[in-house]
Amino acid sequence: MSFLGLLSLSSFSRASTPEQLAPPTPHHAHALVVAESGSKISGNVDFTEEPDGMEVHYKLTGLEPNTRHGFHVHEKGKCDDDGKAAGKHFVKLSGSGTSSDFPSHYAGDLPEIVSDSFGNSEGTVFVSRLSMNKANPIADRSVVIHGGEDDVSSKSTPRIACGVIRRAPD
Ligand SMILES: [Cu+2]
Repeated sequence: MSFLGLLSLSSFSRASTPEQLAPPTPHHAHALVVAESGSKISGNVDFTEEPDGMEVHYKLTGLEPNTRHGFHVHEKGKCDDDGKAAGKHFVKLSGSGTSSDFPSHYAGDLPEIVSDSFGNSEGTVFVSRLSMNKANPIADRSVVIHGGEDDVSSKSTPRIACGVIRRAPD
């Protein structure tokens, strides 16, 4: 599933229309990712709102080498209690829940994190159904990295890293 997501990412191109006058609200957010559940993960996730969705750039280190992990936006802006305080996945979509980005039932489902042989993972993905100021806003929620791969059963695997999403200056 996430492999297809990455493929579709490569064909994504930014809208060519020039930026409109900047609205008064920021278009950027940031999450400082910290280790949970005894992992050694650290890193950063940066969000940039585009006219038609959200660009998400992540740079993580300290993962187990060559592993795959579920990567989601969760409802609450808290990471206490090994990430359990982040609450549920954000947010269940109505209807079939699929999108052109990649099939999903939650707005905050991101493509899996895949670590390299050094335990690093860096990437940029585009998600049309998240925003800063419109539908499914992400500020004051959290990003969670799960211990397991992103299949249905991984929804309850341990949360091995977490970061609160805060608005950042444009
Ligand atoms: Cu999750």
